[in-house]
Amino acid sequence: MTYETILVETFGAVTLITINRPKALNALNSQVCAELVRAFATFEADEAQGCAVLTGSGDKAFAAGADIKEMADKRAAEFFLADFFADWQSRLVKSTRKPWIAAVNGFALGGGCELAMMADFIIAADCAKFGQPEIKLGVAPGMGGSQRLTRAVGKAKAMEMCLTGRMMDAAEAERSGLVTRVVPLKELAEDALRTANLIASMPRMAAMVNKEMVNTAFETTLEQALVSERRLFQILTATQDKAEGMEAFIKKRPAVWQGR
Ligand code: CO8
Repeated sequence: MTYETILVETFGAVTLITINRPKALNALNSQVCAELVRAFATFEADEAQGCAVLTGSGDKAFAAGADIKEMADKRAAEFFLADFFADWQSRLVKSTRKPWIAAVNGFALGGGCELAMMADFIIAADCAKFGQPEIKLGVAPGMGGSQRLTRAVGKAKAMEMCLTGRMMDAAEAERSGLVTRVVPLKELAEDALRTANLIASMPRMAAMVNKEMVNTAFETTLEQALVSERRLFQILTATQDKAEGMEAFIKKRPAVWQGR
């Protein structure tokens, strides 16, 4: 598979995807979007791969947003008829059932912040900056920013960020629950890959089910989510990995996972 705007590497069971337009601060043009959709589909379909990491090239930006130069001349009908960015919602979020992590190495603004928030969790470099500055362009978030940011950091901060376009630094992002932890920039890739490797070493079906369960918390009522959690738990009890995991614990030996 060849790509021009992203880099895709594998390290054992981990796929590392790097947005590679550093001169444009990794702005998300339509080619980046299409290539990311393909890369995630390939990751999802590859049985050897258990977890992915998405990051940006260079030390300045994860992604500074949708490509403003590309959007500037587009008319409303073009955005509407193409259902702009709908692909990401369905492919990166809904169809990627395996876990993936965003390793945010600098600016994550507008669509870049929204893309990071599509990940299962975010690890941030100490220089990371998050923001939804679309209002300063006369628009608003269009890929889930107003919804995911509000769920992550609460109404007060999300509202202020959307209305003023101010950026949140890494320390505030960690305090506010937007990111799982902050690490020095030079340790970011190693930390994210190590974490992804740990996730990839877990029983595959259980990892997918755990991801689905946590995501359900954001999508339905507590009552329905609890039923869904019980059913998914009950399904996992029928797997070979459940029998193996419990037997290995009792016999005090390492488990050998089958992924089913
Ligand atoms: N799009 C295109 N090019 C960009 C973008 C962008 N989002 N961000 C930066 N660049 C380019 C700059 O134009 C510049 O290019 P050049 O060298 O050719 O002039 C290069 O990257 C470097 O940028 P700067 O010189 O501006 O670097 P600074 O360090 O001075 O500033 C900032 C860094 C603060 C990140 C600044 O570049 C900036 O404010 N960028 C724009 C951030 C922004 O507004 N992002 C939101 C974009 S809109 C969006 O994402 C909407 C998503 C939802 C749409 C849904 C539609 C349905």
